[in-house]
Amino acid sequence: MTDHLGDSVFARIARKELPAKIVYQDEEITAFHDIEPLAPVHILIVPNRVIPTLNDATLEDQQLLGKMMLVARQLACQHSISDTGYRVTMNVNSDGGQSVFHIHLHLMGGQKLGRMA
Ligand code: DGP
Repeated sequence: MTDHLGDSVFARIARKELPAKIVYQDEEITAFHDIEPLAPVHILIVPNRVIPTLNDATLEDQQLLGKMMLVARQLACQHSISDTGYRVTMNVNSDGGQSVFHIHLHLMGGQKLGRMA
């Protein structure tokens, strides 16, 4: 849920105003366990500031987006799924299945994942 001030449930988690199982945090990025996990490991990697969708990202966000990928890789290693494998995805808008309008990477693994729709 995102309001018109650019706030979101994930921004509130990053500010620790809402509870979540945070597994990584720095000045730019927060990662926490998904509340409705679809795999044994299901972690969301989010920027601390709201970018509603990938469509809203700019060249200035290039470093941040790349860092989100490297945080996903680090967390995969820490959760011992690097060798067995994992999936990193970002849903965009309605057809992409995005429900929280604050960009986030899904890191999923810990079991054989099915084909994507
Ligand atoms: P997406 O459909 O790609 O926008 O994914 C949103 C994910 O966010 C979904 O898997 C459920 C998760 N989620 C939604 N609200 C919360 C929350 O308050 N806490 C946590 N930990 N996860 C949430």
